[in-house]
Parts: sequence; structure tokens; C-alpha cells
Amino acid sequence: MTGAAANGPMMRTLGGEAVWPPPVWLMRQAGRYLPEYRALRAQAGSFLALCLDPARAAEATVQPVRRFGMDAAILFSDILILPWALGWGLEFREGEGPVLPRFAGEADLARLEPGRVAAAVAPVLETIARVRAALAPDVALLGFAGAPFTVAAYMIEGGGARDFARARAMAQAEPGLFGRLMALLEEATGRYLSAQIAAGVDAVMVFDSWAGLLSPRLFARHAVTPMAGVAALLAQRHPGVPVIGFPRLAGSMLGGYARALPLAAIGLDTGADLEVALGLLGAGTAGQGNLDPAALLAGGRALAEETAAILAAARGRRFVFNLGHGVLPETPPAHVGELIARVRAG
Ligand code: 1CP
Repeated sequence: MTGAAANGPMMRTLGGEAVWPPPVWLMRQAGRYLPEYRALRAQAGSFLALCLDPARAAEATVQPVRRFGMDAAILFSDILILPWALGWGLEFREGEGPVLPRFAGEADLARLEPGRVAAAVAPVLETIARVRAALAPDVALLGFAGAPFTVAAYMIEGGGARDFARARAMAQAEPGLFGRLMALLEEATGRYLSAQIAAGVDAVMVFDSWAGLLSPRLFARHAVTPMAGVAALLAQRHPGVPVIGFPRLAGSMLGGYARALPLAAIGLDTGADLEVALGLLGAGTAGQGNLDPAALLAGGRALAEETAAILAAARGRRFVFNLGHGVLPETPPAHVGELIARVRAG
């Protein structure tokens, strides 16, 4: 282990306390809305180069915390680093997002090389050690990975997509092939998160950004079951290290997800009605969310009212204030400062 483990409001909340005012951090808190990030990104040359440069990736991780004082930092990386480390191609094109080869058949399974991952992610692990050493002990450092379904969906589509129809169809038309891809990703994800914990992250979050596109039957099979496998591996290797799940767009499937999984917290998207969702989570699991990123972009009265509504619904509960999805690149940095101040005022 490197550096001091965190002991502030974020880790206390994940550990079971109802802390008020709640800890606050924001998904995509590092990124293009910050001029200091844009400068770093220009120096690195590309997004992928930035992710694999420990000194610069550590700086990108710390930048928002230095400016705004969030209660957690999230490792600057991407969910698509894991398929990249497995030997799958990956490119981030300007204004286009990620582009990957399309996973289409049995021959592609053989192209994935789990044995490459440990060496390929060495720069990410070094980034973690640097960040943990640089952060104050009351700021939690979160590691993360994509959930197997969401990562498989990007691989099958060859990048982002509106509704991931190709991936959802493969899950049903070619269940054997899809199941083998999912099993490989589940194993690799568990090991990758375990390595992040060994390198110094205090907790991990698993982003299943597209899980809510699945029917309830397929959600159980491809979102809940793989997450149970990842959580079991982590519980065995790192007992007590909190795991946060984020089954985005899960709606009424949240209850089953929460009941089936031993998670410290569950991320809630903007459409989650907090009264209902926190009820579905139960007392054992903290909620994390769920301000509309567009309210943060809008600022002013919209931001004040939406923030107040979330604080009112979460008061007295175990809760982590966050957005329902990532910070939008056009967001004025001053709005982020205003949000943090409002949350801190409770
Ligand atoms: O500099 C740039 O232009 C690159 C933009 C960017 C950034 C800043 C991408 C490309 N990824 C990231 C960082 C990132 N991605 C982080 C770490 C920093 C932080 O949160 O502060 C994290 C946790 C992610 C996770 C991620 N990447 C998810 C899950 C969360 C979500 O947004 O749903 C997903 C789906 C991705 C894929 C991805 N990477 C980048 C883009 C533009 C996308 C989305 C592609 C799409 O579906 O359109």
C-alpha cells in the first residue's frame, strides 16, 4: 500500500454512517470543462496517451479536488482501458469518442489476451500510487472499471451507439459467444479492480452505463450476475473495501440489483425518484447521485432548486451527493464551485 488510506466523509459514508452534510464528488469531475485539464490533454497529445502517462494522469485526477475540494477523487482513466489492455484496439477520435474494432465472432475471443493485462495497466497502477500519496487523507481515491455488459457493448458496437441494438441482439441470438465474452470480461474486471486496490485506491466503482437497456431477465443475467462475481472476488481478496455499483437507467430493476449484491453504495441516475430509489436500496446500501448534469450546466435558480430537492430527499439517509451522469464539457467551472458550496451548507 502506498500513502494514507482515506478516513473522511466519503469513506465514513461508504462504511455505514449517515454523514451530514453528505460527501460530494462528481462523475467526470476531471475533464474538458476545466481549462487546466485542456492544457494537460494538449501536452499529452491524445486522451489515451494522457491515461497512460502516470504523472499527467495523476495531475488530471487531482485538478478538480485542488480547485473545488471534493470529498473523493476518481482515478483519471477510462472504462475502455481494460479492452485495450486485453489487446483489443482502441482509439479516441476528436469529437467522435471511442472507436474500437467490432467484436463479431468466435475468432475474436481468441484475440483477447488476459495475460497481457497486468503489464499493460502498470501505468494506471503507478498513477494510483502517485495520487494516493498526493491527496489529503480525508479525500477518498476511487478506482473504477466498466461492468462487463457495458464494456462488451462498446466492443460489439465498435464504439458508442444510441441504443446498443447490435450488442443487445448478440446477447440473445448468440448466447454462447456472448456468454464467453462476458465471462472473460468478468474475470478480467475483478482482477483489474483487485490490482487497483492493491495499488492504493480506497474504494472502487463499477460503471454499467447501459445496463438499463436490458430487459429484466437479461439484466439479471448480464448486469446482476457478473457484478456478483466481481464483488465476490473483491470481497475474498480485499475484505471490507467498499464497492459501488452504477446500473444506469435501471429504473425499477434497482431493487433486485440492490438486494442481490453486497454493495456499499449504488449510483442513481437523474431519472431516479430519490424517495422511491432510496427505499429500494434499503438501509444497508448508500445512494449516490443524482443531480441532472444539465442543471449544473444551467446554474442559477435551476441549480439551486434541483440541489435543494435532492438534499431534502436524502437528509438523514446514507447518501453521497453526485450527478446522475457525467459533467458536461460546456459546464462553467464556477457552477461546480457553487454546487459544492450548496451541498456543504446542507
Ligand atoms: O479528453 C477527452 O476529450 C476525452 C473525454 C473523456 C474523458 C475525460 C473520455 C472519453 N473518458 C474520460 C474520462 C473518464 N471516463 C473517467 C475518469 C474521470 C472522471 O470521472 O472524472 C471515467 C470514470 C470514465 C468512464 C466512462 N468512459 C464511462 C462510464 C461512465 C459514463 O459516462 O457512462 C463510459 C461509458 C466511457 C466511454 C467513453 N470514454 C470517453 C467518451 C466520450 C465515452 C462515451 C462514449 C459514448 O458512449 O458516446
